[in-house]
Amino acid sequence: MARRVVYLLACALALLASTLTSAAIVEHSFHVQNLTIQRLCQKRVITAVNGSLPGPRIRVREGDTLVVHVYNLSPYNLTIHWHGIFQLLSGWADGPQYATQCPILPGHSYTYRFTITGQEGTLWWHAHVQWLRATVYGALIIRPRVGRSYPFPKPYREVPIVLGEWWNANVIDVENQALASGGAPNISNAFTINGRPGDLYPCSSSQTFKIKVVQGKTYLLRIVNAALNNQLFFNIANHKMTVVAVDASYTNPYVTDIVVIAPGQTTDVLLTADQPPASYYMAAHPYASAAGVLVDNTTTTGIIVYDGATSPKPIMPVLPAFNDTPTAHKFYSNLTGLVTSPFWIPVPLKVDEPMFITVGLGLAACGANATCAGPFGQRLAASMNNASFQFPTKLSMLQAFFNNVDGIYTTDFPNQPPLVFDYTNANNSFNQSLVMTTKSTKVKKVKFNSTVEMVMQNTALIGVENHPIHLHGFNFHVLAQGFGNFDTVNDRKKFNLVNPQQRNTIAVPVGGWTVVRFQANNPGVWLMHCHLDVHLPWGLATAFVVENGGTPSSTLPPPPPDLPHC
Ligand SMILES: *[C@@H]1O[C@H](CO)[C@@H](O)[C@H](O)[C@H]1NC(C)=O
Ligand SMILES: *[C@@H]1O[C@H](CO)[C@@H](O)[C@H](O)[C@H]1NC(C)=O
Ligand SMILES: *[C@@H]1O[C@H](CO)[C@@H](O)[C@H](O)[C@H]1NC(C)=O
Ligand SMILES: *[C@@H]1O[C@H](CO)[C@@H](O)[C@H](O)[C@H]1NC(C)=O
Ligand SMILES: *[C@@H]1O[C@H](CO)[C@@H](O)[C@H](O)[C@H]1NC(C)=O
Ligand SMILES: *[C@@H]1O[C@H](CO)[C@@H](O)[C@H](O)[C@H]1NC(C)=O
Ligand SMILES: *[C@@H]1O[C@H](CO)[C@@H](O)[C@H](O)[C@H]1NC(C)=O
Ligand SMILES: *[C@@H]1O[C@H](CO)[C@@H](O)[C@H](O)[C@H]1NC(C)=O
Ligand SMILES: *[C@@H]1O[C@H](CO)[C@@H](O)[C@H](O)[C@H]1NC(C)=O
Ligand SMILES: *[C@@H]1O[C@H](CO)[C@@H](O)[C@H](O)[C@H]1NC(C)=O
Ligand SMILES: *[C@@H]1O[C@H](CO)[C@@H](O)[C@H](O)[C@H]1NC(C)=O
Ligand SMILES: [Cu+2]
Repeated sequence: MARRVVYLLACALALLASTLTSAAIVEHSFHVQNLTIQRLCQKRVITAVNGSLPGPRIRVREGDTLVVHVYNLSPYNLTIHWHGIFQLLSGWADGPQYATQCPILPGHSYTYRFTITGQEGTLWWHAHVQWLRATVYGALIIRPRVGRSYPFPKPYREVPIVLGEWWNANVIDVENQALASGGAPNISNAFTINGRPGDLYPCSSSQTFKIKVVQGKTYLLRIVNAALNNQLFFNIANHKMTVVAVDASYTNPYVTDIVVIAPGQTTDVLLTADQPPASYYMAAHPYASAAGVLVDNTTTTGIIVYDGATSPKPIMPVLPAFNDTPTAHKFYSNLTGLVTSPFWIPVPLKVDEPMFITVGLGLAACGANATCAGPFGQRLAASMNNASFQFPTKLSMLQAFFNNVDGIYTTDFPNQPPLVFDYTNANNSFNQSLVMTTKSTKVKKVKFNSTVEMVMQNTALIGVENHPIHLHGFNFHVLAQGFGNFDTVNDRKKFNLVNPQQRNTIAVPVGGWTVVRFQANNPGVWLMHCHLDVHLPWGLATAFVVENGGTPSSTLPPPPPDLPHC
């Protein structure tokens, strides 16, 4: 009862605060249920929000409070994650299942309520249960509050470009089949732009995303990679793009003819219609960093049609080769943060928690009497610092944190890998004395407001691959990225402490490393994981438990009364 009063009081205060700053309360309902849909010549039943793929586009202004009532009318357990939102003192609304909440059971509902401050640009929302986000996702657009403008000329129109991935199958079945066998899951059948595969696929010419443009005008494309398991190259025939933001964080303008984007990331680009009136394809296909692995090598397209275009036949751009790591690396590493942005945060110079984290694949024991499809008859797995993350099931970690419940997680996630070896040497890929890993629920506990530095070091175990690592609840500064094993002496000299890009998801270079820093100024439990959905259930995750700071403004409030039970 007391908790409820405190909660209502907190709501009343939030309401008061928002009226004072003229921020709005934006309220929506999500009805999540079966949808029968036709794609690639087949009729399929998918889980979708409000009968559309992608789901509803949400628009707010910085400073607004977003309230979303989620009704789970689907046959599956469900949660929704608001990807990239800081969730300051509202960790109960973050959404990853068994991290900040138990799932919303079929027939039940939960209301997500949080205020969006200190960030502007493109984010997105998606299911955070199994592979459901394949069809349960949508854009979340944060525009400047009234009276403030973009740090670039106002575009004529804004166009969300949400890239997705499609299976001619039930995605939960695809995932469960792989987890049962211990092997790799089936690859997808198509990529999509705003839910549409585009006319290079069979039966899809009427399912092609099109935009009309006026010559001379500038458009803001808000690109989201909502695909499950693939980074994507994206380009537009005969046009250059100017990147102005990534992960809802402004960048210095960067002119490019190719964008590469990892699952979880967003990229805002300005596109000027400066070509002769005609039709031009936009296209996306994978950046597949791992050699010798089967990938969905198809191409999704949309069409940009100029006003007054005479020929209906669009011009096709040339996409980079699937394994074009130099092009991907150039794009990823050339971006810099806009220090004149009102939301710029200087790089914290004093590090309280230095961490070195190996990131990569491995094998877990197959289990007595079982037959497994992974190498050496074992089960494919993944780990950070050789800890392969297993989600709890009895209670969420955030509830365990708030109520001091033991036995849900342990706080012994190591600051260093247990073994120093030649991490990126592919000769070690199948070294049986290195590849085995074990399951645990180890998290890293840090004091409120401490500065965490992470050197993320990819390994070559089982395969060499670029892993997009997503941190919930924070943006980090990306200080440097490179190939090979991180060299503490020489690579530290390359840190950009002046204007590094700020992100929530970093694509750690294939056979390489990256260094990030963030200030743990938000109490709660914050998952950090690979955003390739094939690797998350294998264990490529951990979490930060950020302690309360001892004042009301640095203490996690109690959960909302309708938080789902396990
Ligand atoms: C979703 O659908 C419900 C039921 O039709 C409707 O009340 C709600 O406004 C819709 N939400 C959005 C965001 O479109
Ligand atoms: C939803 O679809 C699943 C199969 O994908 C089916 O088992 C279930 O009965 C359907 N539920 C409803 C309410 O139609
Ligand atoms: C995965 O692919 C195999 C081989 O094509 C097929 O037999 C199986 O049914 C697929 N699994 C699912 C869940 O669609
Ligand atoms: C895609 O992969 C298939 C199967 O490996 C192959 O036959 C085809 O040539 C590839 N297509 C492209 C465009 O690389
Ligand atoms: C951009 O990338 C290229 C190729 O990786 C590199 O040579 C160049 O120094 C980078 N420029 C900046 C400003 O980072
Ligand atoms: C494995 O098989 C043996 C012999 O059939 C049986 O005794 C044992 O209980 C099984 N173990 C497990 C974990 O299923
Ligand atoms: C396997 O890795 C260990 C640890 O780094 C190393 O000592 C050993 O030589 C490696 N074995 C092979 C066959 O490379
Ligand atoms: C990998 O092993 C081969 C064969 O033993 C050797 O020639 C090569 O130098 C090794 N590569 C590295 C990077 O250690
Ligand atoms: C990981 O831990 C397992 C034991 O669980 C051990 O066999 C293996 O050598 C370790 N590998 C690394 C790379 O630390
Ligand atoms: C967190 O630490 C920074 C210095 O690193 C300081 O400027 C800031 O005021 C602190 N914030 C809080 C809420 O204590
Ligand atoms: C759904 O969630 C409940 C509560 O956590 C759990 O007991 C159940 O096993 C889950 N169902 C599936 C299919 O994961
Ligand atoms: Cu990964």
